[in-house]
Amino acid sequence: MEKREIAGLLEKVRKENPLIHNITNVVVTNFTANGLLALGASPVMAYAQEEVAEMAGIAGSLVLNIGTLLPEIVQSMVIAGKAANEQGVPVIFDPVGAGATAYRTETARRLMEELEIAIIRGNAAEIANVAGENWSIRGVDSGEMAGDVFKLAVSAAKKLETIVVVTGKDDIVTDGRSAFVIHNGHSILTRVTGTGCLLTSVIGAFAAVEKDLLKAAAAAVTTYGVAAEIAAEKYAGRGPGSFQTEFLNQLYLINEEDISSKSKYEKQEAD
Ligand code: ATP
Ligand code: TZP
Ligand code: MG
Ligand code: MG
Repeated sequence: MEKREIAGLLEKVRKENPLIHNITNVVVTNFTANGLLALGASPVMAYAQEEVAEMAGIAGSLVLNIGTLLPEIVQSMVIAGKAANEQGVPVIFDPVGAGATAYRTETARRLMEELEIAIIRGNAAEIANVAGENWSIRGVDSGEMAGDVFKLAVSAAKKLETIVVVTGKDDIVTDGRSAFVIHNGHSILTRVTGTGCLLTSVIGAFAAVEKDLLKAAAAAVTTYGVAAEIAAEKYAGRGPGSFQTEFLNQLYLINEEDISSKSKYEKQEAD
């Protein structure tokens, strides 16, 4: 993937302004909507069982996030996901906190089984737990990373038969055959809640405008990491509050020149 292709997909998001249907958690709703708007996509949050099939059917992508799950919301996710699958709308999944409680782990695995998930994005512990491995996780934040994250991402992609995005200091995007390793981002992102959840929705925005979903996911993660780096250069020293505001600004301002000069990634064969 050339750097100009990443910029081209960002331009496509801004031009096409895709509708992104989010069924997400109560912590990150506003931040997610503002982040998608800043980037150039059009967010909508809709949860009622009476309307989710209709909304998912007209969306460019559907983003499911189990951060504050409730049984009724899980049912809405299944209804929305099935409608999206029928209409060919890509479904992107964030298994927030999978592994922290049995309910989260079981729900994440159930959604993976009942729906065709196009892309799953989480930290290493979440992805490991969805894929049936037992990595430690406390609450919604990943614990110490013991283990090979690259191998984990590839084996999870093969097992779950989907595109896997594992984020952390470095990010891995893989379909189990080839993988992008992306080195952008900044540690201050871990001090603002919802930066992982917003990334999952940003992946949804890129997936809405590009059929090659491996490329779409890698472009989204790279764009996001570069925007975070620019925001951090300006404001990380002042703390998470100033960074969060500047990060939204940079999702709006980031351009081809920024991506060309700052993006750092390589493509590797998975086997
Ligand atoms: P967690 O709860 O474990 O923080 P998360 O769902 O919030 O998980 P992250 O893994 O933090 O998601 O990823 C969100 C963004 O933060 C990604 O763009 C990722 O590259 C970036 N990121 C996370 N940790 C670091 C780090 N130490 N250095 C640079 N970027 C990071
Ligand atoms: N609790 C339930 S969901 C949530 C918290 C704190 C937000 C998690 O956001 P992220 O993007 O995984 O940091
Ligand atoms: Mg986080
Ligand atoms: Mg998360």
